[in-house]
Amino acid sequence: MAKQLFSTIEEEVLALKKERHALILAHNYQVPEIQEVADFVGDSLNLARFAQQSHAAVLVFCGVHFMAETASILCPEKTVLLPDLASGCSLAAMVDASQVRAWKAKHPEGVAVAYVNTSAEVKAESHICCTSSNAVKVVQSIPRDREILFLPDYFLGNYVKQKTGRENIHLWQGFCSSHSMIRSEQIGELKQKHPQAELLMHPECGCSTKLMDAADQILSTEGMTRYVKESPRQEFIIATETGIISRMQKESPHKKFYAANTQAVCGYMKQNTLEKVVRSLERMQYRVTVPKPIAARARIAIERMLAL
Ligand code: CIZ
Repeated sequence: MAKQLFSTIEEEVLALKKERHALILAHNYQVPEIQEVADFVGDSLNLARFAQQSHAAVLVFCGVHFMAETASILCPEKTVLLPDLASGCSLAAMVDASQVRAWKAKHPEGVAVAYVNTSAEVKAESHICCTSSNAVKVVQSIPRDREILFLPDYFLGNYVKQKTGRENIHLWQGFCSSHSMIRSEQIGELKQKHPQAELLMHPECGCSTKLMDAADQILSTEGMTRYVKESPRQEFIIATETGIISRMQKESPHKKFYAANTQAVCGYMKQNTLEKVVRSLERMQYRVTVPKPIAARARIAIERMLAL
């Protein structure tokens, strides 16, 4: 590709994107400059749907590895690129396929429900996937008398257990390192300082069990962005990874947002930069693919979720 001169890196990204017939997909937790050049910004569920419906030959996935894997499973004919292979997920790393097999062997009647924050191998061992926006619905779709093996996020699983009133849900003991930094004490202080603010909490938060009644809303990232746009309230305490606040601020410029913990930053999500997006498009790196037999089984679990 001939090297051209661009006055900004954003222009360079846009030109390369056009040349490669590529689309950029960005997760809600990405830095604002990546969200700005993206063709679509959303949560993992909507990103997966967008990837599946798009006609682009190349998808640059500005998120973490399991999200790019999901896109590759759903669109094997497309080239899925991750700008930095170090964008992993601490939660997804908390369970592997052999552990799921051993867990299923202990509960042979159990239905394995895998949060999307899992590797393709783990999805392949699972019956159905879920995201934080549809976990309750997914569990409700399973007959009440069936035992459920919910993995890997303990707090999301516990939230689902409370919401569905089901006792027969076994929970894996995983957690997200960013959400676990959000503590009830910090939230208490913020609520005192901003008494008019509504508290929106992500179900992955370690304190969600304790604060389930104190939170005004427990929502996924997509649920939160929709809620703040529609709510007549002007101030919000946001208990999730801080990257989402730039999208909220852009969509609702006159409202005020307070991060429950300004340190709740996912270092994996933040591996992606505009420079790496440029390199990714120039060199067509790093391709994310999933071996066919695993992809075929993982796809069943993902499609069961999408069908709901
Ligand atoms: O599903 C996702 O994208 C994640 C990681 C969180 C959420 O609530 O959207």
